[in-house]
Amino acid sequence: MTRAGGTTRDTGGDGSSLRIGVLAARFNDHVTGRLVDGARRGLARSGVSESHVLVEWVPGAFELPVAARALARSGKVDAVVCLGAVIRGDTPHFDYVCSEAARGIQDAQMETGIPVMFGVLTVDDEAQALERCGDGVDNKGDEAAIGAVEMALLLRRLGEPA
Ligand code: INI
Repeated sequence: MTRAGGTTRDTGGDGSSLRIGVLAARFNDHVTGRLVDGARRGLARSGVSESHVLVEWVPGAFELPVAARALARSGKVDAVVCLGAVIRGDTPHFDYVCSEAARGIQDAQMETGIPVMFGVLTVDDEAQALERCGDGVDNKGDEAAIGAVEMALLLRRLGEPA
C-alpha cells in the first residue's frame, strides 16, 4: 500500500500497548461486516491484542459520530475506527448521511483529542462497495485500522492525550 511520503506500510507501527475501539454501522452489514474483519486483521498485524479491541455496532453511519465521541471520552481506548457503507440511492439522503458522518467524526476527534478514523465508504453502488472490503489490503477497514495505530502512537509521542 503506497502512502504519503512514498513509504509502503503494512502496519501502523507497534500497537502492542494500544487499546482500539471499532464502531461499525449495521446498515449494509454485508459490507460493514467485511470492513470489521479487515480492521481486525490490520490491528492484529500491528500487534494490537485481540482482547484490546472493543467492537460496538450502531444502526447507521449517521449514528457513528455520537458513539465515537462517547467512546473516545470513555478513557477505554487510544483511538477509534469508524466503519460504515453509504451507498448512493436515488434520494438526497445519501448526501446528508455522508456529510454528517464526516463532519461528526472530525468533530469527535477534534473535541476529544483521540484519533477517530473515517472508514466510511461513500460509493455509487454495491459493486464499488464490495471492491473496497476485500480479503487483503484492498479493505478500507484494514486501512483505517492501521491508520488508527499510527495516529495513536503519533499523539502519544507528541504528548497527547496528557
Ligand atoms: N446508513 C448507512 O450507514 N448507509 C446508507 O447507505 C444509508 N442510506 O442509504 O440510507 C444509511 N441510512 C441510515 C442512517 O445512517 C441512519 O441510521 C438513519 O437515518 C437513522 O438516523
